[in-house]
Amino acid sequence: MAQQTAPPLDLDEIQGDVLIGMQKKAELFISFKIADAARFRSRAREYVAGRLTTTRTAQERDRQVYESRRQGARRTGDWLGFNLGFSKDGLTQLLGPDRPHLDLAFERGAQHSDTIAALNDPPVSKWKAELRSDRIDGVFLIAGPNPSFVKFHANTLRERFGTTIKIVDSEMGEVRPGAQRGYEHFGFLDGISNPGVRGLTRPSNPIYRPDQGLPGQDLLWPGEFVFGYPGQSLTHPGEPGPEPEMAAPWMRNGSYMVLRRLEQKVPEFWRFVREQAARLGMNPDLLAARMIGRWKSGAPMELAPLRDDPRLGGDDRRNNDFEFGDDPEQRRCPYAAHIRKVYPRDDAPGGEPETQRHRIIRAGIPFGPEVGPGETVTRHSRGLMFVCYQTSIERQFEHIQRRHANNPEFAGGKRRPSGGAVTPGYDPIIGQAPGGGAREMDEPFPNYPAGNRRTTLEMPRQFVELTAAAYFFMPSISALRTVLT
Ligand code: N7H
Repeated sequence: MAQQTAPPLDLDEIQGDVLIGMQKKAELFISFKIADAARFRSRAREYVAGRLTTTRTAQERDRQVYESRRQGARRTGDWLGFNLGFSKDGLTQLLGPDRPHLDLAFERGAQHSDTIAALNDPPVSKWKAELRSDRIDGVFLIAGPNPSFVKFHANTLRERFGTTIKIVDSEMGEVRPGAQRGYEHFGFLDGISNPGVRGLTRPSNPIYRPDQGLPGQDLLWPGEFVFGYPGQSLTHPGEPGPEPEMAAPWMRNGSYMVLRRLEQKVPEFWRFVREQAARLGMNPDLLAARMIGRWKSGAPMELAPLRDDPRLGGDDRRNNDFEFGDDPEQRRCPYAAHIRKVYPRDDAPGGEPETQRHRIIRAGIPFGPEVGPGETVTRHSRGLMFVCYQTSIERQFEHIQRRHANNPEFAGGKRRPSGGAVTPGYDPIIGQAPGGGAREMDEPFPNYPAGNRRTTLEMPRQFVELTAAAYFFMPSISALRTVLT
């Protein structure tokens, strides 16, 4: 098939966190209510619209980081990253009750009882107290090289908005210190795999792999993540499909953001892993890796099924270059492993075109302190400020959480080597059973390269607990300058 060229992206219009992710060692999430809409609008026009970090800026900063690392520099620029999103209530504050209605899931919101029931989320009464607010209108994302830099800019912002807003909550995310930088709190390398975007991500091998950015990173049509561009075709993963519908023209170059504050029970997770590994007669690091689908170093189970390979984990030309279809009996990586559930690659029942319609771009950051010496039971709130972008919350984030992670039958149609049917079980990291009930996952013990030992991992409790969630729309720069303000 002839290569189809992607339409040029409006890099000066799309907020910087959406496609590339703003450079962030610290990031403050400030949730707020609009107290005086007219004055808020004029301040947003005056102080915000021209200062938002765009995709072009984020791209240029990435280039500078790459260049300075290549020249051996350890530090990069002290850049301020600044983005803004509005919830359904925020849009109503700005545009009035007759405003156009956006995506159904967005209009329902993350706090709605139907959303909570659909996703098996814990009830709002169990969320972080500040975020149980009756209304959150928007969120400022302020990113920078360290928390004090970010707080300084947050204070300036607060002064500028004065009484036009009421701050509901501020949560500081921060990358983990020292050698743990880039690793999430359970100790696994994160930020390895995100979809590439046609028209933005350059193929590293344009002749032989024109449809991939880095090896294994499939390029998707931008409409999956930003409004106003073709999305994925329903029948062919490489071809463009229709543009996602916009309820209003000002949605162009905008995106939906899902924000979830996910607490991680780190000492409890590792104690459970050690106990279960002893029961199964296997190494605890191997069991944890089979729950996630990658080793701590990032090395994928598909390419390193029995022991970690840190060189593979750190090599971005190899660490994402695999499929699951080559592992039809979960000998290398369990069907329920986190990364296999959330992105089954070529192994989803509907095939590749179907899989690629349920992708997200992740841009989260850890929060909370390191586990202290002697902290054998979690005493401090820590975890992941999970952030992802998409043009349909229902078809993308909610589908992954609901139809894959929370669905013990997914991926369906699997058979044992002996012929019996398989129930893969829940995603052991983020899967949630109704009412917070117990979960199971199939085949924690590897039958690699051969064998037929049947094992099950029973997980009476969650090690990742949702403590707040919200849905926002990240408008384009010009929507913020005009219609919304
Ligand atoms: Fe996950 N973890 O440490 O176990 N995740 N995740 N995630 N996640 C990934 O590939 C983790 C969460 C995705 O393309 C890695 O970049 C934790 C939610 C997707 O192959 C690790 C939490 C959702 C991918 C973790 C958490 C997802 C992915 C490997 C919560 C969406 C890419 C690093 C506290 C519903 C899969 C990497 C791919 C990767 C972990 C949350 C989705 C280590 C601890 C809520 C799509």
